[in-house]
Amino acid sequence: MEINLEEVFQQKIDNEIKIEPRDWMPEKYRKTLLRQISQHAHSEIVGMLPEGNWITRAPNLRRKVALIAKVQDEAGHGLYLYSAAETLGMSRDEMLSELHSGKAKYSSIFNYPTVTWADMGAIGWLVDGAAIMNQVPLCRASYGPYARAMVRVCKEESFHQRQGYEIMLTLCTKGNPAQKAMAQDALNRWWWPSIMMFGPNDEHSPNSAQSMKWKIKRISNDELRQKFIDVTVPQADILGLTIPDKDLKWNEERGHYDFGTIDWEEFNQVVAGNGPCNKQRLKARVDAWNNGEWVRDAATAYAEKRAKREAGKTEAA
Ligand code: BYC
Repeated sequence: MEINLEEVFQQKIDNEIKIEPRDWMPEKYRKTLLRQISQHAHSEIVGMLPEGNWITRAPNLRRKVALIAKVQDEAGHGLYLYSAAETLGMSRDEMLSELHSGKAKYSSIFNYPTVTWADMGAIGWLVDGAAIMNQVPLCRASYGPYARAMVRVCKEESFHQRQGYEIMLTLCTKGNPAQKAMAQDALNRWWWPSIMMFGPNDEHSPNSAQSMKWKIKRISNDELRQKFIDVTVPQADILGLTIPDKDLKWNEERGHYDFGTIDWEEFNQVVAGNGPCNKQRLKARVDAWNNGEWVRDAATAYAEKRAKREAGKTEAA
């Protein structure tokens, strides 16, 4: 009897059995995962840049320590994710070269500038808040290495979200009018880009249907966006801030907030490389790669020297 590999694969997925690196998988599943996980990894390390920008200007030692820890966590997330992606057969160098050439995407959100300290609060609260909403379901993704990496990422993200919200709370409840205005201004600038993080509407999301069937994605872009809005509006109320959307209104019948139209033209432009900071972000990553070349060369030379010495010892024995 002939075994249909594709059917067996889908049955495993339907039965919630994780797919592991050595298991048979359709080529398109492997490619989809590589695309999503590598883009996710790139987002983590590019995501270090807007916040890294404020480490030297944090208002006190406690804030500085927390911000350094958060930015360092993002580097860790990038590493777990690159490792998970490598199990699918692409080297980290290849993935980075796709980032540097502009072939691989990273999250649109990191192409916006961080112009005041309140942006550190808004990013933690909104960007990490949106990231948690999107990433908790990924802890149940069908590919084992991705799902396991996401468990740890999500634990850290919830600390990030709280540190951001606490910055906003301090500015809004203990700050002077100028500090409260700074918090409102940050919300005004980060709200819509955060809503866009969830990706295109479901009917314009070319990858969703297949990714849901394969249980890489468990909840659709629009459903996640709605969930995020529903939990975030009351948080803005506690802060005494106004969300910059005149159409935002509780809909009793739906049991959700209605909200205004997203500017998809802005989203498409940012994804296409024409956002406010795309060029700056990519340049920072390429420069870091080039400036680190001597470190990589030295580490490789040292590893080779040690390997030779070890081989010599074995021969002599
Ligand atoms: N930005 O068919 P769709 C973080 C692309 S890290 C740019 O719905 P999919 C954090 C999409 O890639 C945040 N591109 O795609 C880090 C696709 O293009 P390609 C990152 C976007 O994959 C540091 C096309 O649009 N999180 O939170 O089914 C500090 C059509 O979309 C975006 C992840 O990466 C976007 N926002 O769904 C703080 C999570 N949205 O690839 C925080 C993992 C869509 O076909 N990724 N595109 O050329 C995912 O969950 C999914 O990939 C997405 C998109 C929901 C993002």
